Amino acid sequence: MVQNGTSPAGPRCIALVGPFQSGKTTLLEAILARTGTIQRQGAVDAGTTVGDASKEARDHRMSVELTVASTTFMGDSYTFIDCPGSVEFVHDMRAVLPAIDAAVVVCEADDRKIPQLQLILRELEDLQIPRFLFLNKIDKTDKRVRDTLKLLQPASRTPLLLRQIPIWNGEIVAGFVDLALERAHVYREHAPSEVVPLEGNNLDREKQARFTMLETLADHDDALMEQLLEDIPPPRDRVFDDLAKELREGIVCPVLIGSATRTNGVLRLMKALRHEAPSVVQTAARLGVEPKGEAVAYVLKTHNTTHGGKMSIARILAGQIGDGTTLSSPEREAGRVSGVFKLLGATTEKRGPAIAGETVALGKLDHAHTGETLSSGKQAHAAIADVKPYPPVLAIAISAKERKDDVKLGQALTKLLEEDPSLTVIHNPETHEVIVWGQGEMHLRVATERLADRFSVAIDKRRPSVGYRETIRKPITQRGRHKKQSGGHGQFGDVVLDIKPLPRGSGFDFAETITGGVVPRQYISSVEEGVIDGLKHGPLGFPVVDVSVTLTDGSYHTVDSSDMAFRTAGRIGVVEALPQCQPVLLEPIHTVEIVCPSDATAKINAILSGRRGQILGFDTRAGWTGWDTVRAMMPETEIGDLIVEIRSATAGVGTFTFKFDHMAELTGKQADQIVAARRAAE
Ligand SMILES: Nc1nc2c(ncn2[C@@H]2O[C@H](COP(=O)(O)OP(=O)(O)OP(=O)(O)O)[C@@H](O)[C@H]2O)c(=O)[nH]1
Ligand SMILES: [Mg+2]
Repeated sequence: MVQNGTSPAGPRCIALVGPFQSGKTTLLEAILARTGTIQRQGAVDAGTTVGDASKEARDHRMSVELTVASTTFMGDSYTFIDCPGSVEFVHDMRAVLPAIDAAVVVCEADDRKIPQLQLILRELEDLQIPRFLFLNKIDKTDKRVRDTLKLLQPASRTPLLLRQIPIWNGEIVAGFVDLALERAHVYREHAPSEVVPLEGNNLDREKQARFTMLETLADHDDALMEQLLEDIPPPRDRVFDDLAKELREGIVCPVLIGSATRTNGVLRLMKALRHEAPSVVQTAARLGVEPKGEAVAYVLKTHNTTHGGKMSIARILAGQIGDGTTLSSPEREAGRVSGVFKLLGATTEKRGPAIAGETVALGKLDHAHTGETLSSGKQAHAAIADVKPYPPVLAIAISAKERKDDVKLGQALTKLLEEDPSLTVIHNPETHEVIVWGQGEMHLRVATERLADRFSVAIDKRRPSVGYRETIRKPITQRGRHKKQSGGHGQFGDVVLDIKPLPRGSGFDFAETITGGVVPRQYISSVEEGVIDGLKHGPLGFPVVDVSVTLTDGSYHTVDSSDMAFRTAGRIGVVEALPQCQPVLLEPIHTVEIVCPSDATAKINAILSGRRGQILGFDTRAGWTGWDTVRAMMPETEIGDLIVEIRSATAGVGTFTFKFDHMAELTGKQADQIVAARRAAE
């Protein structure tokens, strides 16, 4: 296997993840500044960072997709993936995780962010990915770190292992004590910290905190436990070995502190990554990728650039990939690499072949997709991961503002979906609407902005129409007669129909009891077609369901009767009958399953009741301590923007799935409004 000459660990790939707005993009900027890749540290609020370079991210001051940036530190190369924190863009993060060496979970001392922190840590724990917690915004905290850790611990299934304690100067954190090195540092803004003597109160606090750290490490190291019990100072190397080992095994989550805006604590973080994060060899082993000479790479994300065609951002797990390498996924040939690029946010730089460990953009792999495992061998390597997007929760109907853009819109949507598998597009054949399903309001908003910004398609947005139907409550016998005498050849059809309501969910049933040929055999199917025509648009404006129509009688004319005439007669019969049958509106009802932290369950119940939901019950969520599952029946109209309320009641982490269950009668004011709106639209 090819190794980077400067370090046995080789190039690393580290994801910056964490709750919304915790400072990931700012931390990436601080890392790039501290490692000398950029000259000046930009700021998210000024729109000058390497990350969030797209117009949409800048406009909304939040990450709406991942940013990839490579840098070097002490001779080693590192690629950082800055992932969006918003739950609506979480697929970008989830698709990246399988192939990284370690994650830095950026968080802050804010209890409202704990549920989201728990979700992210859970995902990392399940994938057995080594993770650091970076307690950011230490410059504006007024909480003691020990209390913050107590607050955050329930979010992690493994112990949070404090590695640094702050040095306070009045109300402000002025520096830190490194508990492994037993050294005190004073922060300097945008410059490396300065080592100062460790003494007085800080020394006492250090002793206590260090003991707690060692005790946690000793839970998995008996020799260390003995030394602690016998009061023998453990050798420094042993402590460092344990720190690295227990991180890699995922049995502890080390906690570092700092301030991304001030570049404080960044060097310490980089050193921890350098010494402790696993190398690509270990990561490949975790994923079952054996170094056999062939190249194996995992696609973190594909992207359609405006000028350079398609780019696939890939982590090389084994072997080497250069211009001309042909890569395949287990499903298909992905293409031949044309151009290998180093990434720094939106900036790409052509480079030579990439080796195991590196994360680069590969040009022109036309058939590569996000989340795929690609390899160069004769036999494609098995997929190392299969990250399925969460089911979408919110929809809008879109159309091109100008008819001439219809084709362009279709093409743009195809590209958009390819880049973001958490979007879905459905064509409603009944209403001819194009429905875009996504993960939330902002997700859909950004998707439509991209259509305009990147693909130059102006669109109109609407709420998708609800699949209302109507039925009848009273039977009737109705004659349908079509007679036209215009010059020579006339038209004649005459039918008698028995129309009856059927039980809910039966659909449509047609029968005939014709005797004596009063309606000749060959015209009966035309009568049925005519009936179906008539049911397409009921008196309330919607398709009619749950009715049976029986052709019982009729008459014909030897010259003037025809298929067309009987079809028309059938339709006339139905259209004239339905208004007399007490038509009633039917609305779709779905079963909805909501998952939420237990302390929000009462609020969720109230939301459901407020939306005409019928609660079926709730239970603890299997495998999720502190979470509940609530099940309810709910009208489709009320599900429309349900996610918005669920999110605001659950600090963003609650979500739901739904499935059509049945159609139910809707009467009263609400029904009148729906019918009136339909009439107005027609
Ligand atoms: N005081 C203080 N503010 C910070 C720090 N780090 C980030 N911020 C601010 O927090 C806000 C969010 O910062 P971002 O870097 O965009 O956070 P993020 O985690 O990338 O946000 P998303 O990707 O949208 O989840 C910005 O206003 C930053 O200036 C810090 O260390 N101290
Ligand atoms: Mg960000």
